[in-house]
Parts: sequence; structure tokens; C-alpha cells
Amino acid sequence: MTRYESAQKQYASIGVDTESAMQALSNLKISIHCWQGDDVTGFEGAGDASGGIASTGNYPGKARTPQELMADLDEALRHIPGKHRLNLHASYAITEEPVERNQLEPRHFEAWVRYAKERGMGLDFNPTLFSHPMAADNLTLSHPDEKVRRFWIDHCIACRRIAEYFGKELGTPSLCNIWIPDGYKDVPADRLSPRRRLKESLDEIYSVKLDPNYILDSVESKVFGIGVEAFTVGSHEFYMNYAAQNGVLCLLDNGHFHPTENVADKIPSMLLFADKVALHVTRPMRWDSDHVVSYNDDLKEIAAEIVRCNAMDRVLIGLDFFDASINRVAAWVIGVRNMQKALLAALLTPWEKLRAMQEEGNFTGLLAWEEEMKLCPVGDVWNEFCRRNEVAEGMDWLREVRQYEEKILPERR
Ligand code: RNT
Ligand code: ZN
Repeated sequence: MTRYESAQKQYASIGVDTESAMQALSNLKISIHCWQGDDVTGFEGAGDASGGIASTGNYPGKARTPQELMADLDEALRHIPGKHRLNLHASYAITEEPVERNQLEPRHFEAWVRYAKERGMGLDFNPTLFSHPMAADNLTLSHPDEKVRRFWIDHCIACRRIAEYFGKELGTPSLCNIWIPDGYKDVPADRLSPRRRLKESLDEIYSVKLDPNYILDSVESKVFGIGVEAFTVGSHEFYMNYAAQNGVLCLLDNGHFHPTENVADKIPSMLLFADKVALHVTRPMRWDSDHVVSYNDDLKEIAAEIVRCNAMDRVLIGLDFFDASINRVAAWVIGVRNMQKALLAALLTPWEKLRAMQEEGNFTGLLAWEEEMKLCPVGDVWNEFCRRNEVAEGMDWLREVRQYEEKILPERR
């Protein structure tokens, strides 16, 4: 008996079918963020990311061009089972001459559409409202200066049209997510006016009606950023209300809440009031540090919530981490595979049985079962899933990523 067969038997004995779990996992697409490959630099020559976010470390070999980023992504994709999505930022436009962000057009992303088509991937998108002279004071859509607001409103509208184009070209709606850095370092005298201006800017951005078959809009809240510690204009309450009233989606980034808040717990509440909810899955350490996603309790709880709410087609899973201190291709592979492992563990859990115990008030049984599940052989099913998807299982992928690294490093010095 192989290890998989033995695991299959063990799961069957508790009423879990490993075959249908693997089938369900194949259908779960993760939106892989392009910005892990180059520390959120983009192709505009802007340098390090600003806007209260930071990528730390100086591991060699960072991608500097579209060709390098695409090659690195290909290397990562070779080690990630299944077909997924690619998440782009506007700052990754591929243009011959510099194009201002409010002038961006679908044609500036043709190369990415070709890339995605060749690999059978859908594309998601994000306007970039940071790392730019017009965002130097960490104010964009809420800026008191009408000219600055105008620039960023036009940028967001341009980006929504690009997302719609992605959806049309690739036959799957593109999630267009707005995150802004807006806030103040110290305690403001007026919290209402900036939020009123943000509301008006969003109203204008979303007054342009686009085809929902091609584009889904979302807004991403935050608690604070570096340099904007005292006040964030786009708080969770702000966006949750805005989204509910205007039919756009909320995007929950699990690095954007107070450290003891459980972001998994928010998912069912969102699902009762909206058709979909989007996620940026990350690993905050002490702050929104965007560490590579780890197979830890927080991640497993998020995955469990998606699965047991039966919301696999209603929760849009995107990743958002950027670590410049380790091999960036490996960071992608580790993070995406961990998200998949967490989903698999959730799919291998007999939720009906556990739910019944809760409803009956059998909390002793529930605790005993949840603890028992922790030692079930998820890894054997995961390895089988990798084998069937023809990607390296166990640690074999790392050897290949190391070989790739040795090949590219000399060219990137
Ligand atoms: C920042 C937000 C945002 C960015 C990306 C690059 O705190 O999480 O989503 O990380 O858009
Ligand atoms: Zn995010």
C-alpha cells in the first residue's frame, strides 16, 4: 500500500473522501501577486515602494525588467500545482516610453495578456496609488487639493477599463482592487473631511459603469502604515459601509487589522451580506510586515472558513506578501503552496460531523475531534496532489529553484 492509499483509507474511515478533496483543490484558483518578484518596484523606475508599506532585505537577483519578472514567475509556476491567476499592479505596465498613470490604456498591458493567455491564467488588477510624486505626502483620493484627487480618480478609472479589458480577453472577470495609503502621521483635527473626499472620489470612480461579466471592483481597508500611524482614511468601517451601499466588494487583507483580531471570523459575516468577498492573504508579524504566508493556525482558519461556508466560488483568494530577504522565487512557491495546503487540510475535514456536534452542544467531542484532525496525514494527500499535477513533491522543488538561481544570478549583478 502506498502512503497515499493508506491516507485515503484513514480519511475514509472518518467519512472524508480524499479524491473529491483533491478535485475541489484543483478548482481553487489563487491570485498570485506579481509584486513578490521585485519588492513592489514595478517598471516605472520609481525605486523602493513608499506609501507606508515596506519590503526589507537585499537578497540578490531581484527581477529588473518584464522579461526577468516573467521568467522568475515561470520558474515559480513550475513548482505550484494547478492553474491560477496573476495579480498585476498598474506600475507594471510595459511601455516603450514612460506613460503617466492617468494615461494608462489596455494596450500598455498587452504583453501581460499574452503571457496570461499562453499559460491559461486569469488576470487581476490594482491601480497603484503609491510610489509616485503625486502621492508623496501619503494623500491621494482624499487629498485636499482637487488637482491631486483628479489625477488619482483618472488613474483609477483608467485602471478599471484595463481590468475590464483583461476580463474580456481572458474570459474571466478581473478583480480591480483599490488600496490607497492615505492617512496622517499624527492625530488629525478633522477625520470627517478626508473621508468625505474619499467617498466622493470613489463615487466618481464607480460612476463609470463597466460590464460586471468582465470586472469586479473591490476596496481594501487598513489600520495604519509606516509614517501614517495616527489615522487611516480608508478604515474598515469606511469601506465596509461604502461597499454595502454601492455594490462593490470588500477586500480583507489579514495584515490590516489589529493583531488580536481574527480575520477568518470576518468571512462568514461578509458572506451573509455580499455575493463575494476578496482576500489578501499575508503574514503580519508585529505589524503589517507582509512576511511569506506560512502554514500556521491563522492561515488554516482562513482556509477552513472558506471551505465550511461552502464559499469556494465566493471568496476570491489573493496573496499579498513581499520578502526581499530570501530567494524571491522560493518565496512565491512557499507562499502559494502553503495557501493550497491549508485549503487541502480544510477540504479533508469532516465539517458535517463537527457541525452536528456543535449544534448538539457536544463541545467535548468537538474539541477531541479537532485535535485528532491535526495529526491526520494531510501531507500524504498533498504529495499525491503534487504528483498528479506533475510538480515536485516534498523538497525537490527547492533544488530546482537553486539551480535556476545559480543560472540567473551572474546575469543580474
Ligand atoms: C498595502 C496593501 C496593498 C499592497 C499591494 C502592493 O498595505 O496591502 O494591497 O500591499 O497592493
Ligand atoms: Zn493588501
